[in-house]
Amino acid sequence: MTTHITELLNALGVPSSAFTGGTLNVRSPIDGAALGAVHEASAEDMRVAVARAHAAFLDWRNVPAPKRGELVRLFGEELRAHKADLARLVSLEAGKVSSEGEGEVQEMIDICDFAVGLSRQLHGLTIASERPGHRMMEQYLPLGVVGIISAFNFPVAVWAWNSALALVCGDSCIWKPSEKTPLTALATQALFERALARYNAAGGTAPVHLSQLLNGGAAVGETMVDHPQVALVSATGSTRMGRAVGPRVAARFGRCLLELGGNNAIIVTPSADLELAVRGILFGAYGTAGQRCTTTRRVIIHESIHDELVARLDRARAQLKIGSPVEAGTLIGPLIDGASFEAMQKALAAAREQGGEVSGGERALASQYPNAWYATPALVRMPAQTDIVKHETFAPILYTLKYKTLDEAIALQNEVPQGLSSAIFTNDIREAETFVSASGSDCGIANVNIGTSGAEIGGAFGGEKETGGGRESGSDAWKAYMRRTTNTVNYSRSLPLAQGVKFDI
Ligand code: UN1
Repeated sequence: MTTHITELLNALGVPSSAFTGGTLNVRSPIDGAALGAVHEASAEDMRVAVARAHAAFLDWRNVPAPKRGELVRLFGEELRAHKADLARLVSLEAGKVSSEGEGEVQEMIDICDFAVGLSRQLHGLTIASERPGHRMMEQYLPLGVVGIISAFNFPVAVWAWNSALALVCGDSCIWKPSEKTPLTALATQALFERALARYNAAGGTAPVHLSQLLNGGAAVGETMVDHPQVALVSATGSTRMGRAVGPRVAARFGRCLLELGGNNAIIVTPSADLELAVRGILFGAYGTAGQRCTTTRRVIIHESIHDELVARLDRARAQLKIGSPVEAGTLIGPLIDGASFEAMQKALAAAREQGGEVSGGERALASQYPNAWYATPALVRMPAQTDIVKHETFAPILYTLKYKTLDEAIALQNEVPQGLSSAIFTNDIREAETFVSASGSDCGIANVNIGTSGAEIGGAFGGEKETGGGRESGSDAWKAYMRRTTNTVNYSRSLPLAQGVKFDI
């Protein structure tokens, strides 16, 4: 695999010196093979990077937004040209099946397109003033340095959601990727630098340190999180990580955008199209080997169809093809590492103790891949929503629950501490509308007749409660990357005070 990875990274513009001789060892979850040893930055490197990023911001903020968009457009071109190679690298380093690796890069391309359009519509409001000869308006202005912490499961797309928007908004970026996926980060950075060189060769004035990558561990991340010149920290990962990052950024009155754990449920009602529901649930629960923050972890089924649907899911589950993610036909690739497999086993043991009946969940392909961690997808029939069901385990485990009334189903759906994604399968308009209403799902994402994962970039992405409250990607998520100013302009010859206050001198 080593020669192959070298060729692949070189083709993406990463010199061999960047992934050899370093201290951060990278292993492929496919077979445990060594992929490289990446150089790690120090806390001091991060301080230098923030200073450079801040200087870059001071220049970049004055470049007109549509011209900033041109840089993102060129980056999108690089991604299109190197889609297959980058997708392959995502599969090798993160273990995603090929079509999902390609989907990940497509998501980057999509957000670039979105950001390019957005660069011509970073709009504010005009507001009626109570005073004659006055005008009020709001402007959105560049914010500063944006620090991006990304997770292994979407090693490049989630960075792109943040950086494409931040760049058109006039910000500079620093990226601290997951320690499990530094190679995809290096490749993405190389493609970005290529776009930046083309942009400047064509007369653009993008600062060289506009978007920097620093691989490294906790000390590097913490330095970024605590640095007063990092205006926004956008962090994707576990709730545990968010609990550490959020208060530190808040303590210095920085801005935080958190996209943390999910515990996403699908409700299936008696009128549902079961064919659709089965497909939606299987992809949601077991796609990406259960390692999406939007993964379907619970299915809440009406008692009248419960046994039939669970039996169908169980049969289909057992037939999903597990294997190397780069082999054609594979639907379920490996878990990211041994610790992840162990966490899965612990959750299944807890589920059994709490009355669950477990199918699947065993280690798979151990003789073929002794140094990798494949698992058969697990389905757990739970008698009630016990503690383990309320906990996010980043693995292919689906808990099934039974309900009698829709109110009860919605209460179960909302009972967990996380609030990212949710869905209902129904053909009853009353049920569908109730689910997306004020008294329905409490999540940031609430879908009808599609699963919980696989969102498009056009919508705002994120969730409530322990998911952290942030919104990334589409809609008006860009506003998080800008500072809002309210301007009152007096074009009259007098100076009336608001609220009729008098101050005659
Ligand atoms: C994540 O798992 O962190 O909606 C992001 C989805 C993807 C993004 C998931 N578009 O499943």
